[in-house]
Amino acid sequence: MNPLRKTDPDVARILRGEAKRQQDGLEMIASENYVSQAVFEALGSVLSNKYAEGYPGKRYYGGQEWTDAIESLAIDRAKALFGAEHANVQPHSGAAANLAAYMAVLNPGDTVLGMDLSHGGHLTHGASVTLPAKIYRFAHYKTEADGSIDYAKLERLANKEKPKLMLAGFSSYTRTIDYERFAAIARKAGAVPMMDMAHIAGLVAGRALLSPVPFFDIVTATTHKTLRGPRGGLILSTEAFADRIDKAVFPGTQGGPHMHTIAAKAVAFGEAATPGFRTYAKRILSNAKALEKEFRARGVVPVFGGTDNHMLLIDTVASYGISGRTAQDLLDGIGISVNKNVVPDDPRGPSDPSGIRLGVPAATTRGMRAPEMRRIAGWIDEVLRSGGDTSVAARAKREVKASCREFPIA
Ligand code: DSN
Repeated sequence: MNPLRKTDPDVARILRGEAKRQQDGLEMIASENYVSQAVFEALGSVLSNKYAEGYPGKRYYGGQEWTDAIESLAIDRAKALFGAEHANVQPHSGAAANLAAYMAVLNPGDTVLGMDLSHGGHLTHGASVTLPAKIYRFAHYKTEADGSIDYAKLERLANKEKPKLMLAGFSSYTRTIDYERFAAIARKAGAVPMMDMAHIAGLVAGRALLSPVPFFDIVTATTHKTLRGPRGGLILSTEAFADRIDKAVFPGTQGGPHMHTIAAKAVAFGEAATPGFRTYAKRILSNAKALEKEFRARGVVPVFGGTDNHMLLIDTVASYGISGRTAQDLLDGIGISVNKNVVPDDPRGPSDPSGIRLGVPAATTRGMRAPEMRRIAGWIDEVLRSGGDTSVAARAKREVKASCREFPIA
């Protein structure tokens, strides 16, 4: 077989560039991570060649001996890892998983109650620009000034909006949700309780955070964030929803499953069931706390009052007098990748919001611990405080690169 560098040097050069960027830079985007060689191997495997519409034992094409075997293995591992009655491993992404879950429960025009985007929710939880928002009616709950959720208020809202589906989960909320209370409010209001645990799936798998699975009828996830697998989605559910979920994924919202990705998901579920992954998940939490502590020592109080998971939200307008986009650009300049992010009831637009989101899963995979978290908070704080001072940035950039060399991506 000819190597890529010979058959397509242009693509090979771009891939080398990205590999170097990842190796020499510090990844602080909360939703990103580095997968193992085993995951890469499964992704680049012969299963990429195979169509397999349907489910194990019920396919629409022939030649399914090994696709059935790999999908059944991935399903069994996902169920065991999360203690779920049913798992669908076919969603191409978290957005696809959520769309299928909505289709499984809702009729067009039905109401969903989810977390407000600027308070930590996700685009797929009903942002007006998305397809679900054109099919269903979304109402949103917000967090309080101290970062908590007022459950009495949530109950009143649920009684008023009469949702058919009540959605917990987030992409930038950093505190703990009371699953038991949330699900009880949903059931009392006549809604199906659903959790989107995309961000924390790895922390749940690694037993570092309480699992939402026993409390919710449907739990969606991505497999690539804290779970450290391939890009993809996952739906867990009770047996009562199994058939509706499967039909909503295929043929409802997707065609042929990506069998190479499903193989890589199986690998990642296997890795996440190991004692080493439990240690990793605990280290993510302690690293996020160490990052928070250093920001606090420097006078920066994170949005929502701190973190209980893997990420921190910093209001850069309030703390440094600069927008999230400016902060993201300044940090890009020193080799630290973050994403600009809205803060609760952000008066600025999403393209130049008031904050940045920081996450530690990727740095933790590199082996970084509390001392490195203190240094990272230091670089970020100094560069954002310096207002673009080039000597501060140049020193930080050198130190970031040296630290990345000390902790290479395996
Ligand atoms: N884009 C992901 C994130 O960064 O949180 C969610 O879809």
